[in-house]
Amino acid sequence: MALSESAVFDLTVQALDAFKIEIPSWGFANTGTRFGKFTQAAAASTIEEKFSDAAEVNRLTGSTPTMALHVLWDLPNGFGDVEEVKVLEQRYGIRAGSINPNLFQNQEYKFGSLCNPSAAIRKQAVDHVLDSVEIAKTLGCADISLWLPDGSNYPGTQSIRSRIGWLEQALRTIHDRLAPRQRLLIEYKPFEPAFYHTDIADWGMSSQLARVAGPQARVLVDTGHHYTSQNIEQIVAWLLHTGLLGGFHFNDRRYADDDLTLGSIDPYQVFRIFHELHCAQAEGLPHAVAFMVDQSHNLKGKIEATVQTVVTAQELWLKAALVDRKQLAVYQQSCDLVAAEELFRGAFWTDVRPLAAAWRQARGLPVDPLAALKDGGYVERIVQERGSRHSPVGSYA
Ligand code: RM4
Ligand code: MN
Ligand code: MN
Repeated sequence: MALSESAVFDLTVQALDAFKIEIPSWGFANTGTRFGKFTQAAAASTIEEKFSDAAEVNRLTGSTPTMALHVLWDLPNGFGDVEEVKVLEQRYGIRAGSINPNLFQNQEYKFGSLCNPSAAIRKQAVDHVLDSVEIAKTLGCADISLWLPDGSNYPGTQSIRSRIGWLEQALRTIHDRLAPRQRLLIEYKPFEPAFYHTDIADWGMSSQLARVAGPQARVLVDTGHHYTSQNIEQIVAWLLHTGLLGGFHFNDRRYADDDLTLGSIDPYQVFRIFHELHCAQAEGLPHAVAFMVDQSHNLKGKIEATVQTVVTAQELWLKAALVDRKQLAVYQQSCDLVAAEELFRGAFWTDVRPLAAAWRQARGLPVDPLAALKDGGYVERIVQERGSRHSPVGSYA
Protein backbone atom coordinates (compact mmCIF):
# COMPACT_ATOMS: atom_id res chain seq x y z
CA MET A 1 0.00 0.00 0.00
CA ALA A 2 1.35 3.44 -0.92
CA LEU A 3 2.16 5.61 2.10
CA SER A 4 0.67 9.08 2.57
CA GLU A 5 2.93 12.07 2.03
CA SER A 6 3.15 12.78 5.73
CA ALA A 7 3.95 9.14 6.54
CA VAL A 8 6.77 9.24 4.00
CA PHE A 9 8.10 12.42 5.58
CA ASP A 10 7.93 10.85 9.07
CA LEU A 11 9.88 7.91 7.75
CA THR A 12 12.43 10.30 6.23
CA VAL A 13 12.90 12.17 9.50
CA GLN A 14 13.29 8.93 11.39
CA ALA A 15 15.82 7.54 8.90
CA LEU A 16 17.94 10.67 8.51
CA ASP A 17 17.90 11.75 12.16
CA ALA A 18 19.35 8.39 13.08
CA PHE A 19 21.89 8.26 10.28
CA LYS A 20 25.45 9.02 11.37
CA ILE A 21 28.58 8.26 9.42
CA GLU A 22 32.18 8.74 10.53
CA ILE A 23 34.57 10.56 8.24
CA PRO A 24 38.30 9.82 8.09
CA SER A 25 40.94 12.37 9.02
CA TRP A 26 43.06 11.10 6.13
CA GLY A 27 40.33 12.05 3.65
CA PHE A 28 41.32 15.71 4.22
CA ALA A 29 45.06 15.25 3.78
CA ASN A 30 47.13 15.12 0.62
CA THR A 31 47.13 11.56 -0.62
CA GLY A 32 48.03 9.95 -3.88
CA THR A 33 48.81 6.75 -5.60
CA ARG A 34 52.07 4.84 -5.60
CA PHE A 35 52.93 6.90 -8.69
CA GLY A 36 52.80 10.21 -6.89
CA LYS A 37 50.70 12.83 -5.22
CA PHE A 38 48.98 15.86 -6.63
CA THR A 39 48.93 18.32 -3.78
CA GLN A 40 45.96 20.56 -3.12
CA ALA A 41 46.18 23.99 -1.55
CA ALA A 42 43.18 23.24 0.66
CA ALA A 43 44.50 19.94 1.97
CA ALA A 44 44.88 19.63 5.73
CA SER A 45 48.35 19.05 7.06
CA THR A 46 47.76 19.31 10.80
CA ILE A 47 45.35 17.54 13.08
CA GLU A 48 43.72 20.88 13.86
CA GLU A 49 43.04 21.48 10.16
CA LYS A 50 41.47 18.03 9.91
CA PHE A 51 39.16 18.77 12.86
CA SER A 52 38.26 22.09 11.30
CA ASP A 53 37.39 20.42 7.96
CA ALA A 54 35.37 17.71 9.69
CA ALA A 55 33.40 20.38 11.53
CA GLU A 56 32.60 22.08 8.22
CA VAL A 57 31.30 18.79 6.80
CA ASN A 58 29.18 18.23 9.90
CA ARG A 59 27.83 21.79 9.76
CA LEU A 60 26.72 21.21 6.16
CA THR A 61 25.36 17.66 6.48
CA GLY A 62 24.39 17.19 10.13
CA SER A 63 25.48 13.55 10.00
CA THR A 64 29.20 13.41 10.85
CA PRO A 65 29.79 14.05 14.55
CA THR A 66 32.94 11.88 14.72
CA MET A 67 36.23 11.63 12.82
CA ALA A 68 38.35 8.48 12.54
CA LEU A 69 41.99 8.94 13.52
CA HIS A 70 45.06 7.13 12.27
CA VAL A 71 47.54 6.95 15.12
CA LEU A 72 50.75 7.47 13.21
CA TRP A 73 49.38 10.28 11.06
CA ASP A 74 47.27 12.11 13.61
CA LEU A 75 48.98 11.32 16.90
CA PRO A 76 52.64 10.94 15.87
CA ASN A 77 53.67 11.18 19.54
CA GLY A 78 51.12 8.55 20.49
CA PHE A 79 49.71 9.08 23.94
CA GLY A 80 51.52 12.41 24.15
CA ASP A 81 49.08 13.89 21.62
CA VAL A 82 45.89 12.85 23.37
CA GLU A 83 45.47 16.11 25.30
CA GLU A 84 45.67 18.13 22.08
CA VAL A 85 42.99 15.93 20.52
CA LYS A 86 40.75 16.56 23.52
CA VAL A 87 41.17 20.31 23.14
CA LEU A 88 40.37 20.09 19.42
CA GLU A 89 37.27 17.99 20.10
CA GLN A 90 35.97 20.81 22.28
CA ARG A 91 37.02 23.59 19.94
CA TYR A 92 35.44 22.10 16.84
CA GLY A 93 32.52 20.11 18.28
CA ILE A 94 33.74 16.91 16.62
CA ARG A 95 34.57 13.80 18.62
CA ALA A 96 37.41 11.41 17.90
CA GLY A 97 35.94 8.23 16.42
CA SER A 98 37.53 4.92 15.65
CA ILE A 99 41.24 4.66 16.38
CA ASN A 100 43.32 3.10 13.60
CA PRO A 101 46.71 1.69 14.54
CA ASN A 102 49.29 1.91 11.78
CA LEU A 103 51.10 -1.35 11.10
CA PHE A 104 52.14 -0.65 7.55
CA GLN A 105 54.72 2.11 7.40
CA ASN A 106 57.60 1.18 9.66
CA GLN A 107 60.56 -0.46 7.94
CA GLU A 108 60.28 -3.33 10.40
CA TYR A 109 56.98 -4.38 8.86
CA LYS A 110 58.46 -5.27 5.50
CA PHE A 111 57.62 -8.95 6.08
CA GLY A 112 54.56 -8.35 8.22
CA SER A 113 53.50 -6.90 11.54
CA LEU A 114 51.38 -9.14 13.80
CA CYS A 115 52.31 -12.08 11.50
CA ASN A 116 56.01 -11.32 11.13
CA PRO A 117 58.25 -14.38 11.64
CA SER A 118 60.31 -12.29 14.09
CA ALA A 119 58.91 -12.42 17.63
CA ALA A 120 60.48 -9.03 18.37
CA ILE A 121 58.72 -7.38 15.44
CA ARG A 122 55.43 -9.05 16.36
CA LYS A 123 55.85 -7.63 19.85
CA GLN A 124 56.53 -4.17 18.47
CA ALA A 125 53.31 -4.40 16.46
CA VAL A 126 51.27 -5.68 19.41
CA ASP A 127 52.67 -2.89 21.60
CA HIS A 128 51.63 -0.30 19.04
CA VAL A 129 48.08 -1.67 18.99
CA LEU A 130 48.02 -1.75 22.80
CA ASP A 131 49.11 1.92 22.82
CA SER A 132 46.26 2.59 20.39
CA VAL A 133 43.82 0.86 22.76
CA GLU A 134 45.02 3.12 25.60
CA ILE A 135 44.65 6.20 23.40
CA ALA A 136 41.12 5.10 22.55
CA LYS A 137 40.30 4.52 26.22
CA THR A 138 41.48 7.98 27.22
CA LEU A 139 39.53 9.60 24.41
CA GLY A 140 36.43 7.52 25.16
CA CYS A 141 36.50 5.88 21.71
CA ALA A 142 34.72 2.56 21.40
CA ASP A 143 36.33 1.09 18.32
CA ILE A 144 39.86 0.07 17.42
CA SER A 145 39.89 -0.71 13.72
CA LEU A 146 42.66 -2.98 12.74
CA TRP A 147 43.92 -3.42 9.24
CA LEU A 148 47.11 -5.36 8.54
CA PRO A 149 49.24 -5.13 5.43
CA ASP A 150 50.55 -8.61 6.23
CA GLY A 151 51.04 -11.26 3.62
CA SER A 152 53.65 -12.53 1.18
CA ASN A 153 54.46 -12.03 -2.47
CA TYR A 154 55.77 -15.44 -3.50
CA PRO A 155 54.59 -19.01 -2.96
CA GLY A 156 56.58 -21.03 -0.47
CA THR A 157 58.25 -18.01 1.12
CA GLN A 158 56.17 -17.96 4.30
CA SER A 159 54.38 -20.52 6.46
CA ILE A 160 50.76 -19.51 6.15
CA ARG A 161 49.73 -21.65 9.13
CA SER A 162 52.47 -20.37 11.46
CA ARG A 163 51.31 -16.87 10.68
CA ILE A 164 47.70 -17.78 11.57
CA GLY A 165 48.92 -18.96 14.97
CA TRP A 166 50.93 -15.78 15.61
CA LEU A 167 47.99 -13.66 14.57
CA GLU A 168 45.59 -15.47 16.89
CA GLN A 169 47.96 -14.98 19.78
CA ALA A 170 48.41 -11.29 19.05
CA LEU A 171 44.68 -10.67 18.72
CA ARG A 172 43.97 -12.40 22.04
CA THR A 173 46.57 -10.22 23.78
CA ILE A 174 45.04 -7.10 22.24
CA HIS A 175 41.49 -8.16 23.08
CA ASP A 176 42.48 -8.73 26.71
CA ARG A 177 43.34 -5.07 27.02
CA LEU A 178 39.96 -3.72 25.80
CA ALA A 179 37.73 -1.86 28.23
CA PRO A 180 34.25 -3.37 28.63
CA ARG A 181 32.59 -1.18 26.03
CA GLN A 182 35.42 -1.20 23.51
CA ARG A 183 35.50 -3.33 20.38
CA LEU A 184 38.21 -4.68 18.16
CA LEU A 185 37.15 -4.43 14.51
CA ILE A 186 39.09 -6.75 12.22
CA GLU A 187 39.31 -5.64 8.60
CA TYR A 188 40.05 -7.97 5.69
CA LYS A 189 41.40 -7.36 2.22
CA PRO A 190 42.04 -9.88 -0.56
CA PHE A 191 45.34 -8.48 -1.75
CA GLU A 192 47.61 -5.42 -1.69
CA PRO A 193 50.19 -4.65 -0.55
CA ALA A 194 50.89 -8.39 -0.58
CA PHE A 195 50.22 -10.05 -3.92
CA TYR A 196 50.43 -13.78 -3.29
CA HIS A 197 48.75 -14.30 0.08
CA THR A 198 47.20 -11.88 2.53
CA ASP A 199 46.97 -13.01 6.14
CA ILE A 200 43.39 -11.74 6.59
CA ALA A 201 42.03 -12.05 3.09
CA ASP A 202 38.27 -12.34 3.50
CA TRP A 203 35.29 -12.14 5.85
CA GLY A 204 35.56 -15.82 6.76
CA MET A 205 39.09 -15.35 8.05
CA SER A 206 38.09 -12.15 9.88
CA SER A 207 35.10 -13.93 11.43
CA GLN A 208 37.18 -16.83 12.63
CA LEU A 209 39.82 -14.49 14.06
CA ALA A 210 37.14 -12.43 15.79
CA ARG A 211 35.78 -15.58 17.42
CA VAL A 212 39.25 -16.57 18.58
CA ALA A 213 40.16 -13.08 19.79
CA GLY A 214 37.19 -12.75 22.13
CA PRO A 215 33.60 -11.56 22.56
CA GLN A 216 34.34 -7.91 21.85
CA ALA A 217 35.90 -8.57 18.46
CA ARG A 218 33.93 -8.00 15.26
CA VAL A 219 34.42 -7.92 11.51
CA LEU A 220 34.97 -4.68 9.61
CA VAL A 221 33.71 -4.69 6.03
CA ASP A 222 35.54 -2.27 3.75
CA THR A 223 33.37 -2.20 0.63
CA GLY A 224 36.44 -1.68 -1.57
CA HIS A 225 38.07 -4.87 -0.30
CA HIS A 226 36.25 -7.43 -2.43
CA TYR A 227 36.83 -9.11 -5.72
CA THR A 228 34.88 -7.90 -8.71
CA SER A 229 31.20 -8.86 -8.59
CA GLN A 230 31.42 -10.38 -5.11
CA ASN A 231 28.02 -10.22 -3.40
CA ILE A 232 28.78 -7.90 -0.49
CA GLU A 233 25.21 -7.73 0.81
CA GLN A 234 25.25 -11.49 1.22
CA ILE A 235 28.41 -11.20 3.32
CA VAL A 236 26.67 -8.50 5.35
CA ALA A 237 23.64 -10.75 5.82
CA TRP A 238 25.87 -13.55 7.09
CA LEU A 239 27.71 -11.26 9.47
CA LEU A 240 24.39 -9.97 10.79
CA HIS A 241 23.20 -13.52 11.21
CA THR A 242 26.28 -14.55 13.14
CA GLY A 243 26.35 -11.36 15.22
CA LEU A 244 29.84 -10.56 13.98
CA LEU A 245 29.23 -7.41 11.96
CA GLY A 246 31.17 -4.59 13.60
CA GLY A 247 31.08 -1.89 10.99
CA PHE A 248 31.91 -0.61 7.54
CA HIS A 249 34.53 1.33 5.73
CA PHE A 250 32.50 2.77 2.88
CA ASN A 251 33.96 3.69 -0.48
CA ASP A 252 33.41 2.58 -4.05
CA ARG A 253 35.54 0.56 -6.39
CA ARG A 254 35.73 -0.31 -10.05
CA TYR A 255 38.78 -2.58 -10.11
CA ALA A 256 40.26 -3.12 -6.66
CA ASP A 257 40.80 -1.02 -3.55
CA ASP A 258 40.17 2.17 -5.51
CA ASP A 259 38.86 4.23 -2.56
CA LEU A 260 36.47 6.14 -4.84
CA THR A 261 33.51 8.18 -3.66
CA LEU A 262 30.71 6.08 -2.18
CA GLY A 263 28.08 5.21 -4.77
CA SER A 264 30.00 6.78 -7.65
CA ILE A 265 30.37 3.46 -9.50
CA ASP A 266 27.59 1.28 -8.13
CA PRO A 267 24.99 3.01 -5.96
CA TYR A 268 22.70 -0.03 -6.18
CA GLN A 269 25.31 -2.06 -4.28
CA VAL A 270 25.22 0.41 -1.39
CA PHE A 271 21.42 0.40 -1.46
CA ARG A 272 21.39 -3.40 -1.22
CA ILE A 273 23.76 -3.33 1.77
CA PHE A 274 21.65 -0.65 3.45
CA HIS A 275 18.54 -2.74 2.84
CA GLU A 276 20.07 -5.64 4.79
CA LEU A 277 20.81 -3.26 7.64
CA HIS A 278 17.32 -1.76 7.66
CA CYS A 279 15.86 -5.29 7.76
CA ALA A 280 18.10 -6.26 10.67
CA GLN A 281 17.34 -3.02 12.50
CA ALA A 282 13.62 -3.53 12.09
CA GLU A 283 14.05 -6.93 13.70
CA GLY A 284 15.97 -5.31 16.56
CA LEU A 285 19.71 -5.38 15.90
CA PRO A 286 21.43 -6.65 19.03
CA HIS A 287 24.58 -4.57 18.59
CA ALA A 288 25.95 -1.40 17.09
CA VAL A 289 27.22 -1.26 13.54
CA ALA A 290 29.70 1.54 12.88
CA PHE A 291 29.39 3.42 9.59
CA MET A 292 32.70 4.87 8.55
CA VAL A 293 34.05 6.31 5.32
CA ASP A 294 37.46 5.20 4.08
CA GLN A 295 38.24 7.16 0.94
CA SER A 296 41.17 8.90 -0.62
CA HIS A 297 40.44 11.93 -2.76
CA ASN A 298 43.37 12.27 -5.10
CA LEU A 299 41.70 14.41 -7.70
CA LYS A 300 38.56 15.89 -6.19
CA GLY A 301 38.59 18.67 -3.60
CA LYS A 302 38.76 16.96 -0.21
CA ILE A 303 35.90 18.72 1.53
CA GLU A 304 33.73 18.75 -1.55
CA ALA A 305 34.25 15.01 -1.99
CA THR A 306 33.50 14.32 1.66
CA VAL A 307 30.27 16.33 1.54
CA GLN A 308 29.31 14.56 -1.68
CA THR A 309 29.96 11.21 0.02
CA VAL A 310 27.85 11.98 3.06
CA VAL A 311 24.97 13.34 0.98
CA THR A 312 25.09 10.21 -1.21
CA ALA A 313 25.09 8.01 1.88
CA GLN A 314 22.09 9.88 3.30
CA GLU A 315 20.19 9.52 0.04
CA LEU A 316 20.91 5.81 -0.33
CA TRP A 317 20.10 5.15 3.32
CA LEU A 318 16.77 6.92 2.80
CA LYS A 319 16.01 5.04 -0.42
CA ALA A 320 16.58 1.76 1.40
CA ALA A 321 14.36 2.95 4.26
CA LEU A 322 11.55 3.39 1.73
CA VAL A 323 11.44 -0.32 0.85
CA ASP A 324 8.08 -1.61 2.02
CA ARG A 325 9.58 -4.53 3.89
CA LYS A 326 6.27 -6.05 4.99
CA GLN A 327 4.98 -6.21 1.45
CA LEU A 328 8.33 -7.43 0.21
CA ALA A 329 8.21 -10.31 2.70
CA VAL A 330 4.82 -11.31 1.30
CA TYR A 331 6.15 -11.35 -2.25
CA GLN A 332 9.24 -13.25 -1.15
CA GLN A 333 7.17 -15.86 0.64
CA SER A 334 4.95 -16.45 -2.39
CA CYS A 335 7.97 -16.29 -4.73
CA ASP A 336 6.34 -13.50 -6.70
CA LEU A 337 9.65 -12.63 -8.29
CA VAL A 338 8.75 -9.74 -10.52
CA ALA A 339 6.57 -8.04 -7.93
CA ALA A 340 9.32 -8.40 -5.31
CA GLU A 341 12.00 -7.09 -7.61
CA GLU A 342 9.88 -4.19 -8.84
CA LEU A 343 9.10 -3.16 -5.28
CA PHE A 344 12.81 -3.30 -4.42
CA ARG A 345 13.92 -1.47 -7.55
CA GLY A 346 11.08 1.01 -7.14
CA ALA A 347 12.54 2.22 -3.85
CA PHE A 348 15.99 2.46 -5.41
CA TRP A 349 14.72 4.54 -8.30
CA THR A 350 12.71 6.92 -6.10
CA ASP A 351 14.15 10.40 -6.28
CA VAL A 352 14.61 11.09 -2.57
CA ARG A 353 16.41 14.38 -3.02
CA PRO A 354 13.30 16.51 -2.34
CA LEU A 355 12.65 14.49 0.83
CA ALA A 356 16.24 14.89 1.99
CA ALA A 357 16.01 18.62 1.27
CA ALA A 358 12.81 18.89 3.34
CA TRP A 359 14.53 17.07 6.21
CA ARG A 360 17.50 19.46 6.00
CA GLN A 361 15.19 22.43 6.11
CA ALA A 362 13.35 21.01 9.12
CA ARG A 363 16.67 20.52 10.91
CA GLY A 364 18.04 23.97 10.07
CA LEU A 365 20.70 22.54 7.76
CA PRO A 366 21.60 23.94 4.35
CA VAL A 367 19.12 22.55 1.84
CA ASP A 368 21.88 21.97 -0.73
CA PRO A 369 25.09 21.16 1.19
CA LEU A 370 27.40 21.26 -1.85
CA ALA A 371 26.04 24.65 -2.95
CA ALA A 372 26.33 25.90 0.62
CA LEU A 373 29.96 24.78 0.72
CA LYS A 374 30.64 26.75 -2.44
CA ASP A 375 28.80 29.85 -1.23
CA GLY A 376 30.15 29.75 2.32
CA GLY A 377 33.73 30.63 1.37
CA TYR A 378 35.34 28.00 3.65
CA VAL A 379 37.44 26.44 0.90
CA GLU A 380 38.65 29.85 -0.36
CA ARG A 381 39.65 30.77 3.16
CA ILE A 382 41.68 27.63 3.80
CA VAL A 383 43.32 27.85 0.38
CA GLN A 384 44.59 31.28 1.46
CA GLU A 385 45.70 30.05 4.85
CA ARG A 386 47.22 26.72 3.87
CA GLY A 387 48.20 27.12 0.25
CA SER A 388 51.74 28.36 0.61
CA ARG A 389 52.73 25.63 3.05
CA HIS A 390 52.49 22.64 0.73
CA SER A 391 55.53 21.50 -1.17
CA PRO A 392 55.38 18.98 -4.00
CA VAL A 393 55.81 15.42 -2.78
CA GLY A 394 57.72 12.75 -4.60
CA SER A 395 56.57 9.77 -6.56
CA TYR A 396 57.78 6.24 -6.02
CA ALA A 397 60.35 6.42 -8.81
C1 RM4 B 1 43.80 0.01 3.76
C2 RM4 B 1 42.59 -0.19 4.63
C3 RM4 B 1 42.66 0.56 5.92
C4 RM4 B 1 43.16 1.97 5.73
C5 RM4 B 1 44.44 1.96 4.94
C6 RM4 B 1 44.99 3.36 4.76
O1 RM4 B 1 43.59 -0.46 2.46
O2 RM4 B 1 41.43 0.13 3.92
O3 RM4 B 1 41.39 0.61 6.54
O4 RM4 B 1 43.39 2.51 7.00
O5 RM4 B 1 44.18 1.36 3.68
MN1 MN C 1 39.58 0.42 5.10
MN1 MN D 1 41.52 -0.01 1.72
